[in-house]
This record gives sequence, C-alpha cells and structure tokens, in this order.
Amino acid sequence: MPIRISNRVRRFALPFLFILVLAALSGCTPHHNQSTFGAAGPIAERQKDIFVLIFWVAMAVFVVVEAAIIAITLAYRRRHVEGLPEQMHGNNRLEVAWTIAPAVVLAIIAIPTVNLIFSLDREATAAASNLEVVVTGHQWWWEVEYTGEDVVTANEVHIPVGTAVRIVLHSEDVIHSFWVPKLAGKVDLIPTRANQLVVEATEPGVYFGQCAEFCGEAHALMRFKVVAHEKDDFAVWLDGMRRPALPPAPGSPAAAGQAIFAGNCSMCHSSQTTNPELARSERDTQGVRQEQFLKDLEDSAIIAAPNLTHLATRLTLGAGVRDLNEGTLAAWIRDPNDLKPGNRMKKLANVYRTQGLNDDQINQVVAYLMTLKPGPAGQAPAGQPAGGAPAGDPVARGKQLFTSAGCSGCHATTPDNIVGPGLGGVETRAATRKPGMSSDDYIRESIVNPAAFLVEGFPPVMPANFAQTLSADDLNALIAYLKTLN
Ligand code: HEC
Ligand code: HEC
Ligand SMILES: [Cu+2]
Repeated sequence: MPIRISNRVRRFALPFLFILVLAALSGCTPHHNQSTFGAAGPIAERQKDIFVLIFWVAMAVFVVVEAAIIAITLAYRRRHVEGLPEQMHGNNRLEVAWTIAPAVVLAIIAIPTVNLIFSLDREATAAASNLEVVVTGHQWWWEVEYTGEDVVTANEVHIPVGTAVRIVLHSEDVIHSFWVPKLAGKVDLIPTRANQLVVEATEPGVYFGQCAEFCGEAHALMRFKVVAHEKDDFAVWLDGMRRPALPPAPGSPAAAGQAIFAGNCSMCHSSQTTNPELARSERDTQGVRQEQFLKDLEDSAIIAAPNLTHLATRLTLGAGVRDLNEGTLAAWIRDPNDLKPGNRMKKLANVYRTQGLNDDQINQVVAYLMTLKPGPAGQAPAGQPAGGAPAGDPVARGKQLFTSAGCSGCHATTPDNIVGPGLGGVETRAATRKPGMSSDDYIRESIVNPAAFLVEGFPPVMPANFAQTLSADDLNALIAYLKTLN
C-alpha cells in the first residue's frame, strides 16, 4: 500500500521547508556585520577560499552519492513479486574504489587547509615587526596593549590598513576566543599560554568582533571592534593615546567627577596611562587587581577592569554592548547590569553595595569621563586643586578634601583597611615605616608618589596624579587632618 501523506502535512510541510531553507541561506549574506563571506582583507579572503573549496568538494560528493542512490533505487527497484534477488558477497574493485576515493577527497581538502594553518602562523610571527597587539581576555571584556608603544586600551583594536598585524592572545581567567569574522578566523585565548593570529584589513572601517567561546554569564555580550585606519591616521591615533587629556576646569562638574572617580572607580580603572611609565606598569597593576579579586571572589572590592584612558574617543561601551555617549555612560554608571547583566563591575564595586551615586554625581562622573580624550600636542597636565575646599582651618579643610578629592573611597579614617590601609594612626606608623623621615614627609610622599613606598599587602592602585590635582595648601591641609586620626 502506498504511504498517504495527509493533506495537512502537505499544506504546511512545503512552505515550512521553504522558510527553513530561506532562513539558512540568509546566513550566507556577505553584508552582515559578522559574516565570514564578506571577507575584508587578504587573510580572511584566503580562509574563505578554503571554505569555498571544501564547499564545492562536499557538493561534488553530495551530487555523486545522491545520483548513485537515485540511479540504483530506480535501476534495481522491485519489479517482480516472487523470490529473492540474486545474492552476492564482496566486490574487490568497488571496495578499493570507495576506500581510495574518500582518501583522495580528504587529501584535496587537507593539503591546502593544513598548509594555510601553518603559513598563517608563520606570517603571524613575521607580522610582529609591523605591529604587535597583545589582547588579554577577561570575563567579559578585552584588554588591548600595543607592544613597545606604551599604549593600553580596551574593547577596541586599532590597526593600520594594508598591514599584517600580529595579535598575541592571553587570558586572565577562562578560555575565550577572538573572532573578527571579516578579518580572520577565530583563535582561542587560553590561560597560561600565548596564542597568536594575524589580521589585515584592506579598507579603513569598523569591523565587528565577538568572543566565540562560551565563557560565562555575559559571554554573548563580550564584543569588540577592530578599527582600521589609513596608515597616517593610525599614527595620529597612537600619538593621541600618548597625549594627556586636558584637566577639567577648576570648579567644573568634571572636576567634581574626577574626585568621585578617584574615590570610587580608580581602584579598578586606570584612566591616565598616557604617561609611558603608567602604561608600562598597567599590566602589573591589572595583575595585582586580579590577584586581589581571586583572594576573595565574592567580596573583593577590586578586579582588573577596562583601561579608561581616552574613553571619550571610543565607539562603544561595556565591551560593545552600546554606542558610547553621555546617555549610555550615565545609564552604565547608574546600573551596569541594566546594559550588561552579570558584569563584574556591578557585583564588586563598593558604590553599588552602599547607597550608589546620585544623579548629580553620575552626571559629574560622566562629565569627567567625557574629558578623557587627547589634549593638544605638547601640553603638560596643569596643576589645580581637585576639591575647591575653603581656606581657613587646615584640619577642617583637610577633612573636607579627604572626601572631595576621593581619598575616602579607598581609605577609612580608622585603622580598618578597605582598598587602601586604614589611615587611623598613620602618624605613629610613619615613624616605624621610614625611620629618620618626618611623618609629614612620609605622608606627603605617600600621597604625591604612591609608588615610592608601597605598603605591603596592598595593590598599587592609589592614583598617581594627586601631585597635579592637589595644591601645596591642599596637601598641607590633608596632612594636618590625617595626623589627627587615630
Ligand atoms: C570593582 C571594580 C570596579 C569598580 C570599582 C568600577 N568598575 Fe567600571 N568596570 C569594571 C569592570 C570589570 C568592567 C567591565 C565590565 C564588562 O564589560 O563586563 C567595567 C566597565 C566600565 C566601563 C565600560 C568600559 C568600556 O571599555 O566599555 C566604564 C565606563 C566604567 N566601568 C566606569 C566606572 C566608573 C565611572 C566607576 C566608578 C563610579 C567604576 N567603573 C567603578 C570594574 C569596576
Ligand atoms: C583608588 C584607591 C585610593 C585612593 C583614591 C587613595 N588611596 Fe591612598 N592608598 C591606596 C592604597 C592601595 C595604598 C597602599 C599602597 C600604597 O602605598 O600605594 C595607599 C596608601 C596611602 C598612604 C600610606 C599609608 C600608610 O599606611 O603608609 C597614605 C598616607 C594615603 N594613601 C593617603 C591618601 C590620600 C590623602 C588620598 C586622597 C588624596 C588617597 N590616599 C587616595 C589607595 C588609594
Ligand atoms: Cu569570552
């Protein structure tokens, strides 16, 4: 009895199949931001060629096999009812043929594939002499560092066009995978080892990247951009990254924001690595932040975080989850989880465990962050007071500065340690730390040059720019106030 296909199945199955095929094919459009078919550079092009080769080989196999199945089905279909067909066993010629044919097919695929894998690795090594970018994966963002250039940034990789660039890949936590579909295939970032890949863009433009390895809660929101510049523009970009931002005008909302940033954000985020020394030590600083986090996974108030130097020049926010502008920045600072559920800033930053910042403070921090862009060439950061505290009694002034300059975000006025050591009793401690040095000098040096005598057991995260943002009077007032604490 022939099988009956019910009308209902017939009515729905065909259109359904049609939609399915259409949906599958739409994945092949080269215009999509993350389509490997829209290769935008010679490396992606060569990888695509391998794909096309494999596709056509597979297509040939498909056609031959399907044709054989159909031909045999028709030729040997049951025509007479009685008896079994002729029984046979073994056919040397056929068996040799279907052993050799797949081996030949696999060789056609394997030789160019393996060849390309090895030559791209050699080219990646050679590309180091053009430009090397070190990318470190974090849950769930990307740290980006330019070898030998004293430039560190995050979530954006800038490259010159027409240049093969070596990308070295590390991970600070779990396995991630670096994938810019239009520029090159993906390569994993594996803890404790360095991988590499080579990318090259033919035309200037912005290319979409994405972590391609499931790496935890916010994995799908771990994106990035590769920005390809004309060679001259790339040099301008690099140069800009090394030029300090103009300091906020005294008394402006941005100046207030800078102080809030010092107290609430700077333990995790560097924002001024335009200075070569700070840029060079940023990797170490991040390492220490990460160690502090690993010591206390649930309650740490500190973790390695995106470098915010010249944040205002970036295209996106939160590892590519939103375009960056004042509105999205304010939304991010108000509640990072709104834009990126699961991120570590919301979980660990102390401000979200306490009352949080109010709208005015958020706007001030946004105003400060929007000043983070290259200042005019040849300008040195000008000195100016951060707090605008009133003159008069130095201790009262110091007490006010302690909050307005951001010290209170990291230091308790009791002996209890938060991010930094508790400052209760700092005067007595000073004498034992640096015998022969006056406590005033010890405290002053600790403030203006935090790296000079690091207190053991604490991360080197105290901002290094108080010498610029605090006046001599401010410093004296702070010292006078700190000496009253016990
Ligand atoms: C406990 C450490 C920590 C503190 C404190 C902290 N952040 Fe973050 N911040 C992070 C981490 C981690 C990320 C990356 C989140 C992600 O994308 O998954 C981040 C991301 C950001 C970003 C997005 C950066 C980018 O490249 O897209 C901005 C902007 C930001 N933080 C601003 C602030 C501000 C302003 C404060 C202070 C009010 C602050 N952060 C306090 C850890 C911290
Ligand atoms: C982002 C966090 C942070 C901020 C903001 C910060 N500090 Fe610190 N501070 C630290 C850490 C961490 C240490 C210990 C490591 C070191 O010596 O740098 C420290 C050390 C010190 C010490 C030496 C303490 C000792 O026991 O020897 C003094 C004094 C000090 N800070 C004063 C200040 C003052 C004043 C301000 C505000 C103008 C300030 N700090 C802002 C993190 C911070
Ligand atoms: Cu990832």
